[in-house]
Amino acid sequence: MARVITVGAAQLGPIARDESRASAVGRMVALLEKAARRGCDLVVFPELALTTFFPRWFLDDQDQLDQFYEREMPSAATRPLFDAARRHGIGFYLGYAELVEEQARTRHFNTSILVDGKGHVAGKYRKVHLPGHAEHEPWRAFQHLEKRYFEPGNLGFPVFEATLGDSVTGRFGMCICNDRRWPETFRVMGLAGVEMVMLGYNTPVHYPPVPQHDHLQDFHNHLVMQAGAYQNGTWVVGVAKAGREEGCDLIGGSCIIAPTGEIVAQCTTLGDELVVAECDLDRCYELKDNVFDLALHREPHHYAAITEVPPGRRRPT
Ligand code: CDT
Repeated sequence: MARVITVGAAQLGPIARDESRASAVGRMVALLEKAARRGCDLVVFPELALTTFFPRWFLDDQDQLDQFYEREMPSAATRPLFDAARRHGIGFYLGYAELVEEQARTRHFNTSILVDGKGHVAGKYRKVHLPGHAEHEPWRAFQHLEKRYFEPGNLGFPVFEATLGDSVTGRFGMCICNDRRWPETFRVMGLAGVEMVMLGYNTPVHYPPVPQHDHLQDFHNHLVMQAGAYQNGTWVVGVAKAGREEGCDLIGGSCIIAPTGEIVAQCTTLGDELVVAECDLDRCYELKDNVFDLALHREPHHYAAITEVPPGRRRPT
């Protein structure tokens, strides 16, 4: 019997700097209620979905900065989302900034969780590939200070077995925004047999160091997610925070991608929007058992350079 889950990609429009968590959560609950009416078993929300994308500002007051992070999950502010999801038996992916006391120090991560239909946290991921820069660079139209405000994730790319919907058990993985540009992200989860990768993103249209690529942002977004899906025989659900947020344009294009690499549902606005697709997890094996049978066709002894440090080379001088 096919293993079908109905999945919603729940794109958010901009979140203003002074918008409360209660308001952002309210918008997500509204999308989740809509998803319930459309029969969803799982809903995917964006990266850093509870606040504005604060790494665009240089903030040197730690207390002010720490206002953007969550110290507990769920909290009083986020519990309405957990309650609504449990009421409808819907699982969800949520991205947020995490502040945690770990190894006797305060640590900051760009985090996502998978919550199952019973409201339990079934998995956690912390963003590995942090883009941008660590110091204030006033020449930029806006900052991208993820390297200052977060440390790289320390959980790897785990794949979680979870049961959703009508008792469909699948293998779910997570990544966050810039991670999708790296083939290793998908491959590590592919090697663990992932059947659906969920990811949220905040991607500005303008890339200050290479502005001649600005018109390619939507293309690159889909290019990397479709490649990751096809090359690993997995569903991919990529969800944006979109639109003009505090004067910064963020791409939309949230979508659900089949293991063939085809986009099967896609948002068409830059605001709060839900698109839905029925995803048969067994379709992964059209790829995993054939052209991308990793056990049969990979030649890993030729890939050692991938994990050597330092990787990569700059332009020859
Ligand atoms: N949030 C995030 O990772 N955004 C980056 C922006 C480009 S790099 C500065 C991305 O890869 O979409």
